Amino acid sequence: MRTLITNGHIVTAIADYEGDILIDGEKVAAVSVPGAFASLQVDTVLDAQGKYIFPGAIDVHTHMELPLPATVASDDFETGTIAAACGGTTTIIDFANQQRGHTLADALQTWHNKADGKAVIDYGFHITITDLAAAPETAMDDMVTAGVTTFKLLMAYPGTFMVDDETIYRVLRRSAKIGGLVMVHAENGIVIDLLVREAVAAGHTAPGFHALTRPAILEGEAAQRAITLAAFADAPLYIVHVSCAHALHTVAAARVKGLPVWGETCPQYLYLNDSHYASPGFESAKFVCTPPMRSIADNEALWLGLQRRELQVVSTDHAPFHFAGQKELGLHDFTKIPNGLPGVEHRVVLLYEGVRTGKLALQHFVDLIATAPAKLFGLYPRKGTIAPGSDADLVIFNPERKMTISAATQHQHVDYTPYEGMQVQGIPEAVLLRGGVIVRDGEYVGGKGGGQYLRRATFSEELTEV
Ligand code: DUC
Ligand code: ZN
Repeated sequence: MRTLITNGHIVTAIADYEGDILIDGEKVAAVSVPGAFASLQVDTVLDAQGKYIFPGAIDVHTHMELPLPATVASDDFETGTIAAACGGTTTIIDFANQQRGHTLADALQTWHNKADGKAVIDYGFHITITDLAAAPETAMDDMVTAGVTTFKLLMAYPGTFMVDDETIYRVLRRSAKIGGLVMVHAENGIVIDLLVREAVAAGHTAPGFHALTRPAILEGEAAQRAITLAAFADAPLYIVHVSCAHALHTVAAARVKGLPVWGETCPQYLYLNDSHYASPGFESAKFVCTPPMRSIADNEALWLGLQRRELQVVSTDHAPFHFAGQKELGLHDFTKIPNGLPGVEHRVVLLYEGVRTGKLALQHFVDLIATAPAKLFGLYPRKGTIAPGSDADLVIFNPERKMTISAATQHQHVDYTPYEGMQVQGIPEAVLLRGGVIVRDGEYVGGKGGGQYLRRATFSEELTEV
């Protein structure tokens, strides 16, 4: 099966030019000047006149069907990956969480059971490590063999996910030995827990107290601690969902020193701010996620952090919970509001607003949504670029078409969006996954469960420098 995409404006992280793309089976066979393949016999021709062609976007931070003590995230691997596809994302990496007392292999199997045969785009897993007593760090070696080369640690949520400094250090040390990359959720969980208990004891139960009890400075402290431990362990480190200037500056300072530290932020930390917690009643529960929304000054600092390439990736931390019946679990106690926001569908259009408004160059935008994630997470050059031999994961993007983001029209399985009413210009019109069209005119047209599990390569610092 051969497909030809003609007349498009091809954009990668390092070049953009008018060109045609020849796809043979699941791979890009060749890329050349417009008209170069005109004499070839092909099965399908897609005309991309006036459109950009981006590599399929990669979201390295999702939580499909995330189980929390009282509920489960509302998107499963089918609905969530259909939404991702409609938004231009062709690969996700989701977190398989080790339950305390269980092995890493159990976690991986549990997440395979959720995703295999259901995901409609390609997917990999990170392992969240919570309990070295149940699975000593040597168990990480088997994960690398299974293609799971990244390990997440949470410095927040004592009693469930939080790990202590000994665990952080031991995981970093092992990861460095076996070619892994450790990802850290940086927040000082112990002090936050105290603030939360004090707030509840004082009768402060409204959703806004979620943010007030998780101040930005405690994210900065944890990020710095993780960076220090990683430097001591001689291990590369990736800080997830950087939300504030405090944490950003620790990442930037580490990089200036030449330390192998990378960071991501998410659209919510670029576009939303803590004024949302001032909404009357319970409405602000829609914005309860961790870390919480910060100040407008933090939004601006993060845009600058992207521009200066102090942060390398924009992911989503997609963890949707319906307002009705799920967020409402915390109606009388903010600590019971499930933490998380929907976002997997809108990352690409939201970040493209950064291009449209002059904050980001087009190639840099592609780097943030596709190329840098592929390089950091062991998928490059199979994913993350448009080149002969790469998977034909492509987004045909119409920069002229406008859209209003709304729960009424989204594909995410959740009853609200934090971006309700926001106007964007530039939308993924068609999406190809390994050569097959899975989105046409913004709607999912692919089959069921066509996503493939991706065994990812070990971490390569050299790649990140290219
Ligand atoms: N933050 C959230 O808001 N939800 C899921 C996990 C996380 O770190
Ligand atoms: Zn997360």
